[in-house]
Amino acid sequence: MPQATTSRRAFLKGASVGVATLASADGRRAFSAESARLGFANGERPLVRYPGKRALIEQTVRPPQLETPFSVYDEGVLTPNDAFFVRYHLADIPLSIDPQAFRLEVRGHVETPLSLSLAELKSDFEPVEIVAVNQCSGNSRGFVEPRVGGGQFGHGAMGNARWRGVALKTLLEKAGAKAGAQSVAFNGLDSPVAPETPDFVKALDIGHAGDGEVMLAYAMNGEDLPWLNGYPLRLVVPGRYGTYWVKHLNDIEVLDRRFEGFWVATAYRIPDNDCACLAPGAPKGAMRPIERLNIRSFITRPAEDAKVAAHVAFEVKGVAFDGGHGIEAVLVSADDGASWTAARLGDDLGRYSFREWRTELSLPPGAHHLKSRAVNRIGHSQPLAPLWNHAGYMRNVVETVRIEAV
Ligand SMILES: Nc1nc2c(c(=O)[nH]1)N[C@H]1C(S)=C(S)[C@@H](COP(=O)(O)O)O[C@H]1N2
Ligand SMILES: [Mo]
Repeated sequence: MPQATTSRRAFLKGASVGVATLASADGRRAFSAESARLGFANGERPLVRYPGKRALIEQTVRPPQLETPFSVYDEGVLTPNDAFFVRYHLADIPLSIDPQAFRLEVRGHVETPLSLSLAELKSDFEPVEIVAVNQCSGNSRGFVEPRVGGGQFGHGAMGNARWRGVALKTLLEKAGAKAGAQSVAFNGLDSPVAPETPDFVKALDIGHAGDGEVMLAYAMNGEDLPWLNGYPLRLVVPGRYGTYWVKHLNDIEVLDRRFEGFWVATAYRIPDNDCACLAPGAPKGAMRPIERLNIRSFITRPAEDAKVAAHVAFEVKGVAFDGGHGIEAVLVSADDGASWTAARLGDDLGRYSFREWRTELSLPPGAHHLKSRAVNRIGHSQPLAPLWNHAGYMRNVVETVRIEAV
């Protein structure tokens, strides 16, 4: 038996036992070390350890939802697998998966339905790779004012990884979508616990699904997908919010109609206007599905409340990203937005990746407000004042880091 199989089995055994143990509150509490504080009211959260993960910020237990501590984004431009955030809707998440028995079905409005094993997906298709940001629509929702319902995340419901797998286009070509195919629906192995809750199924237009970039990833940053990030297979939709990135993906259905399921037709909808925004409390009006990532940037260094030496140059560094046009520039202000200077951009890992940036500042004694503002290749930038919508989706205001020079 090949070594890889043995170790994968051993890992899976450990992971499934571990996830099952940790799903019980008592088992989980035993691992609780300390807590983290997110920068808004009621922002205190326990730090917890799940299998395959370092200590992460606990948002919910059933299902497990874990936020990445913000300092992780300063470690490097790729988010380590053990620090990558975790978000689920449905509490019945898979606790054991046999990689030998796992099958991906491609069915529906196709000439030849497919049923593929993991081994076939890895060996029978040319692997593709892309570096892309997975960000939850509600990332940073805890900062939204007036506050809105939903997971109260800080800025840690995002991550950037190198995804490796099979292009969805290749599978659709192999299955042969029939004339009249309109959309493609994606379902994973998780299920609702109450019969009233709709299963988590997402869909893309057939043209988007076959664009050659949408892929089925079996590896992340050179390793198998972490259990909680969708082992053994997940959809990667570069440039789109994480809600489309279906985890534990085992069923792809080509449809001869528009997909009308709950998680596209009812949930994850934004105001149908240019800013995807509403006046706080205003009625919703026309809505459309959420799609492309808004442009954002973050200062990862210095950290909030850091002290720096006055009149001594220090490094300011961070990341920026958008929905796939690519970052053109990042501007930095140390005077609350009165003046801006361009930062140096780091390596370009592709137009869907975090783009690192850095610059130096030297400041007089006192409190300072640092801000970063990204501009993409089609001139989109971040608003200086926050936009609001009913669900706290797509926040992308220029954020502020308060520091003190002493
Ligand atoms: N099967 C399944 N896939 C899913 C979800 C889910 O609830 N079930 N949540 C989606 C949402 S809303 C987000 S933001 C991303 C989060 O990906 P991650 O948990 O790997 O960070 O997974 C997406 N894929
Ligand atoms: Mo999400």
